[in-house]
Amino acid sequence: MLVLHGPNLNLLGLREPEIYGRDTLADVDAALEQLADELGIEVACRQSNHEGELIDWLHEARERFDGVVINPAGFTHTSVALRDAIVASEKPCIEVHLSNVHKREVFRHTSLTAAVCVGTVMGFGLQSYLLGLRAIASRLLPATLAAPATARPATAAAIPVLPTPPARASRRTRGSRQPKRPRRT
Ligand code: DHK
Repeated sequence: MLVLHGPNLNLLGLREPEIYGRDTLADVDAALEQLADELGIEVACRQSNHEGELIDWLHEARERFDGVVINPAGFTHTSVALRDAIVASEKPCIEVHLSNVHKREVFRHTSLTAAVCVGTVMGFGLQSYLLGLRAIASRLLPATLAAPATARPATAAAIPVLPTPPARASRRTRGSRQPKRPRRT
């Protein structure tokens, strides 16, 4: 899984801590790596202040990653090119934000990238990233379960597959019974 941090997130912990919290980028990446271990998946975390570099990494995801967790930061509200690159990755992407952007300035209420992502997690600080990673992993899990049992990672094999409930007769079927025969006397 690829995790991308957008511009200014290298200053996490120092920059506006009342909004973004005191966790540093290294703390976020360490927590993501620990969760990835627990889930039995691999994660690569990268940060850039440059739109083109984030776009190049999304292109790389086409060949090298199964899914993407992305905090596009300021580019969320401005970048058509980043949105196009998410589509071009042809991989499921989850958008995450540390802060709840809807509680902030109006210009942050618009996301150009959210509509091309599977979903968005925001407002939970470092936890937004962890929830995003869980979301992308669970989305890819059915494919893992489809693999032969011997090829499954232990964590995936441990998750029970619920049996399909038996189909219930519909109202229409129940109502279309044969009319009762008159009783013999
Ligand atoms: C981070 C930023 O840097 C802002 O530009 C976004 C986002 C919000 C966040 O909450 O993680 O508006």
